[in-house]
Amino acid sequence: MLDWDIMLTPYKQAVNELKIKLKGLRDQYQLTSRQTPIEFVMGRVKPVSSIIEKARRKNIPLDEVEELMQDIAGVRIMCQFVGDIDTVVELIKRRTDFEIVEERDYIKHKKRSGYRSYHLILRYPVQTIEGEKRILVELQIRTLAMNFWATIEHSLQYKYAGQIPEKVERRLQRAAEAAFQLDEEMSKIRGEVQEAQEIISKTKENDRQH
Ligand code: 0O2
Repeated sequence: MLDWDIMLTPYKQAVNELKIKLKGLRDQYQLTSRQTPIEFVMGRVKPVSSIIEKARRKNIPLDEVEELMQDIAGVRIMCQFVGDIDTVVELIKRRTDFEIVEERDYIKHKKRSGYRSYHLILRYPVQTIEGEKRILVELQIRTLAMNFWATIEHSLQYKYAGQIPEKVERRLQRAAEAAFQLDEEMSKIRGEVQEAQEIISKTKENDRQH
């Protein structure tokens, strides 16, 4: 019998550590008054019921989920602009505190559902009382628009237990294209948007000092 609490402890640790490290990057950008490519960071450990359901769906024996299910630990980075995603991927690739074992570009190659996101699978070392354990973590990097779409689509998948009616599915595919258009349009006025954000953050900083 698997003791899920014990098994998932290093996963929780990895998610917490990575959230702190990635939020740290964001803070460093802000302190040096440089535009941050990271808007916000989220993380979660997959609930046991979802691990069991996914293992059943993918025919993964429960005693092999640690090696065969790559997203038990998941961290997500949200960016304002599509171009920021490349910057974040570069930042991640330069790091030496974990290894990248797989890369999936669902932005260049969107999924049939319309899903877009950049996935990196990391092998992250966690220090445990039994020594070092190197666990898999899925890092998803996406824009706010991609995240909006994925969140809505995920709820519909849940509502329809993975069997979204064709009509809704088509609408979702169109919504995914609209979200992508939004990203493209925003990229074109990126300079304008960032100047505005700099003015706002300087005003806030001045207000704090007075
Ligand atoms: P959660 O925690 O509910 O988000 P599969 O899960 O079979 O599609 P695989 O091989 O596990 O695929 O790897 P993939 O597709 O690279 O990454 C899986 C995760 O990416 C999913 O986790 C989602 O978070 C996200 N994802 C992938 N495809 C879609 C999609 O079409 N729509 C949405 N909304 N998200 C997607 P889970 O397992 O769904 O878990």
